[in-house]
Amino acid sequence: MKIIFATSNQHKLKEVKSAAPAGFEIISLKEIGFEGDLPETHETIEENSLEKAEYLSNQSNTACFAEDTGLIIDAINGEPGVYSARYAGENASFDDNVNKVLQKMEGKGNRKARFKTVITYYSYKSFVQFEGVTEGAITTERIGDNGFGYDPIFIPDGSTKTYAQMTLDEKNLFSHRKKSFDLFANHLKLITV
Ligand code: ITT
Repeated sequence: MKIIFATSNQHKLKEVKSAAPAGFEIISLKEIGFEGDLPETHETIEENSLEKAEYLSNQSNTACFAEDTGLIIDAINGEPGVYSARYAGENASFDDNVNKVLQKMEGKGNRKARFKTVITYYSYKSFVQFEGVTEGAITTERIGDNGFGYDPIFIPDGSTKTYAQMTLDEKNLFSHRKKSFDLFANHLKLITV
C-alpha cells in the first residue's frame, strides 16, 4: 500500500519510513511534486494535524496523512506545546528553540515533560486520528548529536539517554511518533484486509 505523508520535515519522514511495517510505502511531498508550506493555523495539536492532512488531501485528490507534534513541559505551563516548531519565533532554528527551553527551565526542579504526536488520516472527506504520547524529563543541558528538534534535551521514562543519544531503532522503542504510527498502521491493515 502506498500512502502520502504530508510533512515538510525530513526528519519526521525518515522516522516514519523506519517505522512503517512491510507492505507500506511512505510517499513524500517531494515525490508527488508538492512544493510550499502546509497550513498550521490552530491552537491545538489535533486541529493542526487535521488541517495539514485535509489541505494536502484536497490539493492532491487522494488519501494522505499528516502529523503534528508538541513538547509539553509541566513547569512552564505546557510550553512550547502547539508552538514547538516556532517557540523562539517564526523562523527559529532547532537550536534557538532548545535554547529558549533551557533558559526558561533554568532552576526549575520539576523537569517532567511529554511529547505528543497526533496523526490524522484523511480519506474521502472523512478523517481518523491516532495519538502517541511519551512521558519523560528535560535535561539541564544538551546531550547527544542524533535526531532533531528537542531530542538533545529529552530523556524518555525508562531510559538514561536522551533521544539524541539513541539510534533511530532505539528511539523507536520509546518514540511518541512510533506509537501513533503503530496505531495508524494497524488501522490501515484492518481496512485493507
Ligand atoms: P510539518 O508540519 O511539515 O510536519 P514541522 O517541523 O513544522 O513539520 P510540527 O509543526 O509538528 O512539525 O513541529 C513540531 C516541532 O517539534 C518540530 O519542528 C521539532 O522542533 C519538534 N519535534 C517534533 N517531533 C520531535 C521529535 O521526535 N524529537 C524532537 N523534537 C521534535
